[in-house]
Amino acid sequence: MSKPKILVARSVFPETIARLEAHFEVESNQDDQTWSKPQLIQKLHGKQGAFTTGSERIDAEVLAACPELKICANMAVGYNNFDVDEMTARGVLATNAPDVLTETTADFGFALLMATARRITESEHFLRAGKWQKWSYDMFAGSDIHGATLGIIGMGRIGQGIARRGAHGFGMKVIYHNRSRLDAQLEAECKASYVGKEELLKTADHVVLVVPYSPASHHTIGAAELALMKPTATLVNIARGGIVDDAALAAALREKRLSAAGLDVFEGEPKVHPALLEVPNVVLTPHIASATIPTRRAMAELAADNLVGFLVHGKPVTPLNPAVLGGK
Ligand code: 8YV
Repeated sequence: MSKPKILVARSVFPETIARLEAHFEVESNQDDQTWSKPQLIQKLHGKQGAFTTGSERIDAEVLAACPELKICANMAVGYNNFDVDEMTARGVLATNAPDVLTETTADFGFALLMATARRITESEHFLRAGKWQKWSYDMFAGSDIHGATLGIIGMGRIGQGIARRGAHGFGMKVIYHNRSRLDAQLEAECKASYVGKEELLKTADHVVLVVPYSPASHHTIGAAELALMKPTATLVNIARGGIVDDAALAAALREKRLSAAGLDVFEGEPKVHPALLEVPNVVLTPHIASATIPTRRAMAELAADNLVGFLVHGKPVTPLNPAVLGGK
């Protein structure tokens, strides 16, 4: 019997490719080309499976052009690149890679918060530029993390990881806002209190965004929300570009209506809004919150588990639309 055909849309670990090749006829993108949509469609045509990494848009147009597709497995916990409703309607399984990146991503969220609040990259640029001539009492004075109020918007697994780090590691007062309230036990474990979004924005010293992207969460933080925040506050986005209105944020930073920001994700990435590149009080990183080798390996393994699980054994590990199982 011939092996199912799959496409691996980005370069991944050679071991992952070798594992997939044991089960599938694999076309991979090991030289990491960035494909246009027509190129993606052309590559995906005739394939039963796709190993995606979170940036390949799988929508009605792609699905209509690739009727043999049965599964798209994201090597990412976020899946806003998938039109899941359309996939479900066409009997195409969607899977993501939750849990395996939670702690690594929460570590990074905290690292970005600390770098932002304590002006680490800005001061390093100053030093490297040879501008450090003397000590002065307010040179790169930042804001405290210990004992401050940490506001978390989006209290899923990663949000909870950040809450635990803040409350238990740094004695922060943690408040959160989420679509639904955590149960009492989880709230106690995270030492976190539920508040409305407006109260969170008005009272937090540091706001961290960990909310999934959807049309409903587009510009969760825009000009109006930034205006509610304390001018001394910091904002960290490790969620998705589009959750923050980057132009409004750059204006608030430039005009010192907000002290500082740390951004790992951007609207339209890998492009970055030029106004953000011009302001010094922002720490910018290229979407690397999950980037440690053990975690990226675990994410790739889970995406491969889903492809093998579903296409070979009929049992995916982390389906997003289980309604299609037994369908196509
Ligand atoms: C991925 C992420 O590296 O898991 C996610 O949702 O944002 C990252 O861990 C990214 O999606 C790759 O495109």
